[in-house]
Amino acid sequence: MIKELKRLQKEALTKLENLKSPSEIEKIRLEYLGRKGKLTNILKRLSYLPQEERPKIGRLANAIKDKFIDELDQRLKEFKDTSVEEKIDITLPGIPPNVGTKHLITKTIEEICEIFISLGFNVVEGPEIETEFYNFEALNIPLEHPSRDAFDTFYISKGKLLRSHTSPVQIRVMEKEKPPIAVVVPGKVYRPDAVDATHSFMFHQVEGLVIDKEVTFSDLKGTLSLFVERLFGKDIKVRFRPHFFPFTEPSADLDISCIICKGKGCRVCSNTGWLEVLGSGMVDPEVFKAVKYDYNKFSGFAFGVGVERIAMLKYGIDDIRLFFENDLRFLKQFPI
Ligand code: 2NL
Repeated sequence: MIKELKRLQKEALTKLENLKSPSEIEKIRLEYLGRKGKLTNILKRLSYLPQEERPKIGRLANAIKDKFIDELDQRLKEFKDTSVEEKIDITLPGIPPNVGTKHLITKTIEEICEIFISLGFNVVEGPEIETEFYNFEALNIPLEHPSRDAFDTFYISKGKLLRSHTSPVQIRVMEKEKPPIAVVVPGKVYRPDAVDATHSFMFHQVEGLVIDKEVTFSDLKGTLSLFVERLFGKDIKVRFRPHFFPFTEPSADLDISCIICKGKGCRVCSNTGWLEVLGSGMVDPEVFKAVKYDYNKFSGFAFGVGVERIAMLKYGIDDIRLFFENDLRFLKQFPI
């Protein structure tokens, strides 16, 4: 029996040494210590031994059993130490994910729209592919106007083009709805300009339109003055300078006192002390005709803001290309 015990011990320990996965440990435990295990069977047979042999063999059998159990535990521990789940320290702080931020142009569009929302305007968006009717004809831009030339508009096919301003969306709003109307229209616009520090073939606009009975030029001046004061600060000066647009009459560009030199004259304002920030005017009766509004009953004002220009002035950016080159070193300077 002693021989048998020693042989079993050797056999069991060899198996333990050569095992490859923790699941095998349990198999080996059952093989020797299970209800019908090899060691269990020997221990059961102890009671049949003569009285005088029992203690000695009993001690040996128990010692072998204990050693076997110790060895099992040891192997189990080794596997745990090297297994992956035990190596992950779940108390460590996580690695923050790279969530990104809004683009400065998105932020500027939102900032502009928020001001008009606070004044009761609605925000509307529309298609970037348009027809000549919505982009030109309805806006009183005649066929011979230079902006309709193939060098100044991206024509696609069969009377389709990439909109050169967001005004077509306002035409669509007027077709669909009756006054009173107060909307701002943000979005991408396209013009085949040669790219340089101040020009891009794609840029962003926010246009606005207000129509009701008895809307006056004073409403235009008050609304747009308040807008630029909210955007650039109360301390700036505002002036309206006569201009011409086919879709408004009269028309005016809005200038603010230079935010760099406070009106003294510098490189940014070309020594004039003033910066042009938007175009505006009273909606031309020809536009009302195109959308079948009675121009004796309604009047309104409209305006257009170049988003890149506003962002460049507000954040001191000297090259429009920085917005579109996707260089994180630039974009990350404007978080949130
Ligand atoms: C500019 C000038 C302007 C408008 C846009 C407009 C739209 C309709 C009717 C009349 Cl549907 N006008 N839009 C009016 C005046 C100026 O934008 O220089 N934008 C950067």
